[in-house]
Amino acid sequence: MSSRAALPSAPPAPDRLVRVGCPAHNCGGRCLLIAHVRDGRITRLDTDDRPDTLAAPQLRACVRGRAYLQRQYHQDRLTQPLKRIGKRGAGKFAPISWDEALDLVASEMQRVKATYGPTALFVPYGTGSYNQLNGSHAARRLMNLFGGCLGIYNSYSWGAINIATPTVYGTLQTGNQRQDWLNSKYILMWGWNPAEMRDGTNSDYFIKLARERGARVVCIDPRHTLSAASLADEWIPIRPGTDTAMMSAMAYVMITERLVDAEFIRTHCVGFDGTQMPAGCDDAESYTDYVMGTRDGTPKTPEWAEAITTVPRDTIARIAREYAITKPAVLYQGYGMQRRAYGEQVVRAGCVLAAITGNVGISGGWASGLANQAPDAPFWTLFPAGDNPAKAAIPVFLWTEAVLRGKEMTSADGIIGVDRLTTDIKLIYSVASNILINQHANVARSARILQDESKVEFIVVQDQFLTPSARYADVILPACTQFETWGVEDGWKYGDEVILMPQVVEPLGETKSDYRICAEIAERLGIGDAYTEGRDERAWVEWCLDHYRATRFPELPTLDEFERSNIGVYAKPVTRPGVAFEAFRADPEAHPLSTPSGKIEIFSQQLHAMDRPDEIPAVPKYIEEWESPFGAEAATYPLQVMGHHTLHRVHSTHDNNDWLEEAFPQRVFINPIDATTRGIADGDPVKVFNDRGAMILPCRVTERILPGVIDIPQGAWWTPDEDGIDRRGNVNVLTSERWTPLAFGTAQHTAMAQVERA
Ligand SMILES: Nc1nc2c(c(=O)[nH]1)N[C@H]1C(S)=C(S)[C@@H](COP(=O)(O)OP(=O)(O)OC[C@H]3O[C@@H](n4cnc5c(=O)[nH]c(N)nc54)[C@H](O)[C@@H]3O)O[C@H]1N2
Ligand SMILES: Nc1nc2c(c(=O)[nH]1)N[C@H]1C(S)=C(S)[C@@H](COP(=O)(O)OP(=O)(O)OC[C@H]3O[C@@H](n4cnc5c(=O)[nH]c(N)nc54)[C@H](O)[C@@H]3O)O[C@H]1N2
Ligand code: SF4
Ligand SMILES: [Mo]
Repeated sequence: MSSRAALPSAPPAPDRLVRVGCPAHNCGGRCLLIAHVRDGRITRLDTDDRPDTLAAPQLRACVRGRAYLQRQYHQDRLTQPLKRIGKRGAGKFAPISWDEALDLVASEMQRVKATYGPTALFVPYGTGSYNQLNGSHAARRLMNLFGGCLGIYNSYSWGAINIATPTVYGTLQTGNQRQDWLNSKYILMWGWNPAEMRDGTNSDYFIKLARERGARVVCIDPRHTLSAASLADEWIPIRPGTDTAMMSAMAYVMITERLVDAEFIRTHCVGFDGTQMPAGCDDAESYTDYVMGTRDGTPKTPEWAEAITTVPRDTIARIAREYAITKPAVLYQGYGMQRRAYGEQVVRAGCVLAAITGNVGISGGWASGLANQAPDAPFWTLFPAGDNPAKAAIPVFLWTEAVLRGKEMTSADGIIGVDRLTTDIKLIYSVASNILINQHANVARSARILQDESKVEFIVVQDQFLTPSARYADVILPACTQFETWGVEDGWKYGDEVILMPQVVEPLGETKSDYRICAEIAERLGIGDAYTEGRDERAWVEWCLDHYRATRFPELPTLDEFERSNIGVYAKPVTRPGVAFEAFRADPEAHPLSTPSGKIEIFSQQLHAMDRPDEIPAVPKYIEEWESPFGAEAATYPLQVMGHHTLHRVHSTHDNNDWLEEAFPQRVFINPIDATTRGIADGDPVKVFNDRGAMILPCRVTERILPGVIDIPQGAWWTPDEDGIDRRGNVNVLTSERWTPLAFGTAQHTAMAQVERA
């Protein structure tokens, strides 16, 4: 320095530094932030500064965590309760007092329950908060204490994989701990994009380490993802929705070239071929029958699969050989390809490849399927929502059906707990959710359904922003952010961590925590004490920590110790990574699976008994999707629509974050071949449309996407103009409400559309 600036007379007081879990939402990660606090305001967010080891790596934040202040102090934050004054959905609201708002919500809950019964009340899926005691869990506890409501099961995330995985393995806990990937020699990232879509903090880091150790990494995805670019040795583009065809052809190569692990199949599996069919199914089609085409006359050769998938036959055969021979190997299935028509098949087919190559139950191997971590799957929710006295539950994706024709729904529509519903949904209390409009399929349809006040009579939305769903509310309750209340969270699917989320600053304006809002409604319903059990938010966090300590981590610090040390996170080091199915592998008779046969069910007797072979075959099969390039619809709508999980957002959360928009502007990605034939240049505004809706947004012309496929990153806020054309680019304008046959899961990624110059 050549000259010295004058020092200020007194140095400013240092910022208070607080280690705090990132608000995360349902982002797929769980990371640690360091909040710099000055004068009651967070001025800066850093990330994990603890020692970094393989056994307990740092939980380093992604761009969203680091850009969080743009959300925390956004000018559009809701600060007071609002009541609708225009038509429902018109987005016109007037401020009201908390007393007025909460009295209204409590009285509507009582009215609807008295008129229609408890199952007319509904809390939709909502993943905005995974802090244990915020978000929709808080509302579920309220409803359950109030006498119950219509329940939900399954998820938007993992609809098909949740149901299909246990048909093979009898469990969802099919994943080794990730440090074990370093023992792997070959890793297939199949429709899996951990560099962009967080799937456990550090999953991409462990893949990088495995590759440094010599593992070959191959990425199979219609898009040249950030994972393909930064983690893989090879990218194989594939036509969306056709992966089961490639997997079947890989099995064909393995069977004809005798590359399968015949001994493991004999001792640990059923249904591979005619010699091991379950009793009573001796004449049914085995997996080998299907692959060789002995019954249907179509051998599932690489040539056959090339025509379906666009992957060259030689590539399919080579990947089959590499995966079967280079052991131990990982075939990691992402979830995007099971959020599709017949999503169950691709899950089962991936599991079968892992099984017939003998990669199950060994270090460096991988069983595929949902892959919750062995030995300790996460808790997900710990704060006790209690039992639902109403018993009835719908598959989560079918809520619009329960609005339109709840009374007609039976087990054929996936209803559980009762034979049939006695009422349609009449009141919706939506907390930490943008499902009502933005995140459910076919936005225009949902909007039409919700606009009709004779159907759902009362809608409450509890959020931090006036989201597209909130615009359809009758009352909006403003929730504070995670930095403004107490919380705690554990790892996503992986990770032996418990992360503290202490309150860092005061709630903005009149906002309150979800817990506090629900407690105040409970008070009005005469169940206030039952709801709180005398605890505030901090006391419930202490309760959660005590529960974790009693059930999982005896060495977990107390809340006082956490606070005194400002350590922020407890991480149990993984020194000997757990391996799923280790005991079963060693002795399948002594440690049977909880499938009907006790073995890995390549052929599922349960599915066979459903007697719907065209949609729910007993062995995994490629089934042409109901909207595809092969159907008549392709003449009008020739492009397959994808909507990947982008770094910009956590679903719709952060869509209004300017920094992230600058880094990842919302665009439709299209291949130069498709752009040129339409006279479209990079950056042009284009119209994307099908029978369900239309949008206009800028395009990105790039070879990083397969011809015939477009990608509109999911989660943008639906912003219709006066003609109903979305101007922001919400992919659900184009998606269909049709569900998968077995799981009643979302098939939002199966959709066709057309693009033209705007
Ligand atoms: N950045 C970010 N990360 C997230 C989230 C987020 O919103 N943003 N959300 C989290 C949540 S809740 C979830 S459930 C998970 C979701 O995780 P996923 O469902 O796995 O994420 P997607 O991006 O939908 O899909 C993953 C990849 O699959 C590819 N793909 C789609 N269809 C096909 C297909 O038919 N075949 C093949 N081979 N590939 C296909 C996509 O191009 C994409 O690269 O992500 C979590 N992580
Ligand atoms: N086309 C298509 N659609 C999809 C998907 C896809 O891949 N493609 N993915 C699906 C998947 S996997 C999922 S998980 C769903 C996610 O769908 P949602 O669960 O609806 O998740 P978000 O869109 O993030 O909406 C969460 C809302 O919670 C609010 N919020 C955040 N924190 C808090 C809080 O502490 N309290 C309250 N009250 N509100 C809060 C946010 O502002 C936001 O509006 O979307 C599904 N929709
Ligand atoms: S991955 Fe999730 S928890 Fe981690 S910094 Fe990003 S948004 Fe936060
Ligand atoms: Mo999800």
